[in-house]
Amino acid sequence: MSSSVVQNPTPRAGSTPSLAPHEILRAVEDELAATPFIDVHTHLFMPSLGTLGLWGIDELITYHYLEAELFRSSDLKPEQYFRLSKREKADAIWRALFVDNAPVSEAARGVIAVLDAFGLPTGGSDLEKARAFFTAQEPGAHIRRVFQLAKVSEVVMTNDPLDPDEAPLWERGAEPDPQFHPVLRLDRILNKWPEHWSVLASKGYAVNETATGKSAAEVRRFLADWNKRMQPVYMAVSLPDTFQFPEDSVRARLLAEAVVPSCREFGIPLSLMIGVRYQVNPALRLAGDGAGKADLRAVERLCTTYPENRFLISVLSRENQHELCVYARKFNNLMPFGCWWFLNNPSVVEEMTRERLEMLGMSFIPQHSDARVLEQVIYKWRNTRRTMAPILANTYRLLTEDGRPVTRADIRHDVTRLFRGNFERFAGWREAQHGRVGAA
Ligand code: FIX
Ligand code: ZN
Repeated sequence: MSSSVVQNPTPRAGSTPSLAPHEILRAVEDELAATPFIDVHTHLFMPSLGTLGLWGIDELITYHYLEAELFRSSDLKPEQYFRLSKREKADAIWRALFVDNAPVSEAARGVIAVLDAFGLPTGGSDLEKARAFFTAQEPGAHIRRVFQLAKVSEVVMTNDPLDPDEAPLWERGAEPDPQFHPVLRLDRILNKWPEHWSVLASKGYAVNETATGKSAAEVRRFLADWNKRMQPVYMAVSLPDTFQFPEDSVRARLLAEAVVPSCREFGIPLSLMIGVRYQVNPALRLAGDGAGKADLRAVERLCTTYPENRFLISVLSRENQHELCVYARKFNNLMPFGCWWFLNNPSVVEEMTRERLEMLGMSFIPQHSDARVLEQVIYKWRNTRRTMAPILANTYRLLTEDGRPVTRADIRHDVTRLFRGNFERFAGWREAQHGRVGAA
């Protein structure tokens, strides 16, 4: 299996006529709208994982992005808020951010866009109509409808083999779903070994607190068991802004001796999401994490030390983005993906995407939704299409001005590559088509 980004691009197919400059934006909008995207990172769960999957109005409104915003627009203290029921929490946030104030933040506008997508009232003082609507939905059909509205064909989950609620469901043989791809998420093993090594020991793996002796080999055995059980499309971990590699630490040792070799053996990428300042304000719980600039030389060393491994990289700090693009130009076993978390705002997405197009052409994955609640994919992908259209159109306008006209087929080719092909290829799913299928 090839480990790099693009080996031998096939020639562009089809002889569609060149577009006049004024036709480009519309063509880009149409191709973005017509192409079903692969959502390469979410916190959504397939139906067989039951109540782990969040959906509906109360989950949408109590999204941790909105919880963080609540405490800036209300006198409610976090400790008071977290004593409320889910419904009371949603009512408090709706009051503060949607009734007493205009819901203009990216996250608040998102809720409005979802309500609007289902023809539900977007104003009003209460959520009763929305609650009745979502309660009436049959989960399976609702998932399909939401994916259609978001124009995504499939999503990639985040699955934690040490999560006490999730792991037993996999161990009992959770029914797979073609629209939900599993990922082996390793934060507990790599970032919280002192708290979690005993769980592996209790499952029969000969590991110890210092991750010495047979521990690395036993972690490899654990990963092999889960690779067989879950068939993950990649392994993943989020990392602090202080992440270093190599380093004299349990994390660096398990990365080098267990995780990286296992990914190579199974032929799957390792996703590193770097730059979190965990729990800068623990009172906000899930909303309590921050962001920090990371030393990306750790990425440089991983790419050079393990050329046969593929690394899906997303960095949280705006200040790290240019550096990441430069590293991607140096290492074709590095695939930058998404505008993660605090970067997922149109103004920053625009800046990052333009820079990536200028430095990497079409060889990156522009976005992922990071959806934690099912219906979020509707507004997160609507925003992405809305932000991407003028950026791509401007790129093609410049290409045309420089003397190379573009065609509809070119645009379709590139949009398919950005939102499907690059991931399919980097994940080793199949040789991605670099021209229109059968157009030659
Ligand atoms: O580590 C991650 O996968 C992050 O995306 C999440 O932990 C974070 O809480 C989030 O929801 C970001 O959008
Ligand atoms: Zn995430």
